[in-house]
Amino acid sequence: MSKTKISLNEHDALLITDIQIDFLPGGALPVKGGDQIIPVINNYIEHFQSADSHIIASRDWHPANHISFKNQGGLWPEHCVQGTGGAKFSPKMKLPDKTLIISKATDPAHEAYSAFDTTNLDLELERLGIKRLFVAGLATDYCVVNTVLDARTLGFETVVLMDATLGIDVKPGDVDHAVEEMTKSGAKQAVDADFAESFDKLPIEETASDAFAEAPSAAFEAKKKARLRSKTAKKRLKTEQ
Ligand code: VGL
Ligand code: ZN
Repeated sequence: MSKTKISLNEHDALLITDIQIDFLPGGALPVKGGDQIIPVINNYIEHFQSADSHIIASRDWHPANHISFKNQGGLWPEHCVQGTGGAKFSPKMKLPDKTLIISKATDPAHEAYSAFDTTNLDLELERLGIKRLFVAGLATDYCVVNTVLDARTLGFETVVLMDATLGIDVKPGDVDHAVEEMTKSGAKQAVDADFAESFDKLPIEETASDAFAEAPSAAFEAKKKARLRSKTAKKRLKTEQ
């Protein structure tokens, strides 16, 4: 049975959770293979932008004395301390200038995994008229699951982008359990093939380590232009008919 493909509009948002240096290989609290979802996320960003959907990025943004840290009685090594290099978004991720950034876990005495926990994300979503949230990022078994469960409690239609999330699995099975919980809450799952407009895959060199360069490659820009051209052409065709 073929499923109906997903079409995006201005009431949709891509919520990218915690693609920060400290959660990537080489960082203070790395998710294994975490950098491999960045090119996939970049594809989603392109796709959501061309559909006039919104882009939101959350970041773990701890004060240095946060309760999350082992030296403060918490579970984790120090990570994502406000203003440090490790708290920066990965430079490989191509966030548009107008991305809405949500900082979380900023209260030293309160652990917060969800991007809704003591942030203004719910108000922002209401202000922007967003009805449906597509969630990507790290980590499936902490930030992603807690964000998705809160989104469902608040009544948002919620879709987990399975090809653009990865978890920590402190205990094997944690990620599977998180996926089950999200499904039970009514969250849907999708991958890029479930979207109506086909995604252009990024050229191979975009995923290589030289993609640390700030500027998008010429090939990437050329593809974007071609896509815009075909979009305009389609629109023109529509109005002519
Ligand atoms: C997270 C562990 C510690 C997360 C944050 O956002 O997934 N995980 N702090
Ligand atoms: Zn944290």
